[in-house]
Amino acid sequence: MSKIDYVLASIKDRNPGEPEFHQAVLEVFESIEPILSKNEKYLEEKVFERMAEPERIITFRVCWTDDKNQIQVNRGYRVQMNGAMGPYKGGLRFHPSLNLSILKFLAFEQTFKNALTGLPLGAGKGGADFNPKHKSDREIMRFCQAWMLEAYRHIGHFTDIPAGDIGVGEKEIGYLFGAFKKIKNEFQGSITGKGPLWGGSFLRPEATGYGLVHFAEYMLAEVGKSLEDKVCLVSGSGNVSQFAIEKLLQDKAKVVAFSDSTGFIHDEEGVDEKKLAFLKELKNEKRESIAGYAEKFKSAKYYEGSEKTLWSIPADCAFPCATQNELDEKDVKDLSKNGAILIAEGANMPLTDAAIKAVQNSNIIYAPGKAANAGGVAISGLEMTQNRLGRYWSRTRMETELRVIMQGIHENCQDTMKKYSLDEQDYLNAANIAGFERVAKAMVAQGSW
Ligand code: NDP
Ligand code: 2IT
Repeated sequence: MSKIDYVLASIKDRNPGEPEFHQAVLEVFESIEPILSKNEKYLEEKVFERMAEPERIITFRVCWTDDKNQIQVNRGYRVQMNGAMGPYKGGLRFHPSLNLSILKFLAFEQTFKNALTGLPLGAGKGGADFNPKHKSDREIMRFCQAWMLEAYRHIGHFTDIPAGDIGVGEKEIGYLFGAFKKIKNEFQGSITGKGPLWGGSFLRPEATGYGLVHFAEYMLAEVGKSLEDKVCLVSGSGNVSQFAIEKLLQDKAKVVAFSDSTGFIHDEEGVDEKKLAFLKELKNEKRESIAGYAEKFKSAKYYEGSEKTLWSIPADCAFPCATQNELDEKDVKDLSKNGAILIAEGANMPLTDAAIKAVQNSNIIYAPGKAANAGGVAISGLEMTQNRLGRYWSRTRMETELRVIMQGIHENCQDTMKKYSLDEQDYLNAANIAGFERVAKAMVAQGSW
């Protein structure tokens, strides 16, 4: 067994029963293997083993009382993955399926993503196996307060700064931030994604979706194309999807499908601004299934369940924005057969390993989430800066900042492709290598911790 295979095998051994974490580690490992084998220093310093071992994992009991006065017990988490680049930074996910494998994969990916933003951000991820669906606002508030009552000791603007992810939006961030402020008696930038009236940054809600579309614009420009008139599929219908759709419409693309955990919508006429406003209200205010969209708009058809996926709809561009492993090999083959030219990931790790291999055997240009969805955490990083300065920057300024950062990540990927003689448009290996190198250098410089 080569030294590198041994490293990978030992990481798998140390983390049994964690398939998502193995998948994320293997993907990065395959990309950086050529660098590791040429750079004895990284092997000697055990940089990769250290990156794959969280600096700290906090798990805790979260007890709260529901509206029927019953005590409920959930499990809370914070994985503090890597602090080489700055304080731990990354979102919180509230979803019943959440476990350590998912959190470790998310925190691991966050390490490279945050490095790619060029901002001083370490990496973390957290949340709970709490299901916010069908809960009253009061229940959500009590849950968030109970989560923070334990987690606050590990959180702070120079230590660890959570934000949103699946199931955690502005409402939950408000309750979490309010609890932190009350417990610590301190108004500090300890969480990002706050409302713009109370310490939040303009454009943070839009940042992941808008940044994703900016990244796609740069990818297409590289091959002499644009988003105008392109038929697009966007999975999910939450924060990232809604603002990806919004920016795609501004770019004159045609969005014909989106989804949620109940099924998907195919709207042959395409989503327009009015329909998007309806979708936002349906998902954000009413918190209902997307089925209501097809009841309202006759051009749309709702497909329930998961037998058929939206990826079988003929389209030019695909933007997975729901969750991990939502596209398998068949989905990518369907997209390719139908002539798709681009897949850009708004979600974290939405392609299975086999799906990525299928992309590599196709003509589709593909950007991994680490690069393409980094706009959200980038604007979070700038929310931290604004909080430290005690200032608000304008929306116009934030739009420029987001564009500049996404363009910078794109250029960094292109430069890395050239530097390491990768295939043209190989964003996967380029993003992994560029992110790895930045963190690896910082870790080596700071000694072995
Ligand atoms: P939201 O909770 O706002 O929306 C998630 C969407 O995905 C919903 O439409 C939800 O359906 C759907 N979904 C969730 N889980 C599943 C599942 N298991 N199967 C099918 N559909 C599912 O989350 P976000 O939009 O914030 O996050 C979406 C993705 O983007 C995640 O992978 C997240 O990690 C990633 N991401 C988010 C960032 C952010 O700033 N928020 C930044 C970078 C990446 P339903 O409404 O039925 O629950
Ligand atoms: O996956 C992600 O990058 C996020 N959920 C956003 C993290 C953040 O700190 O804004």
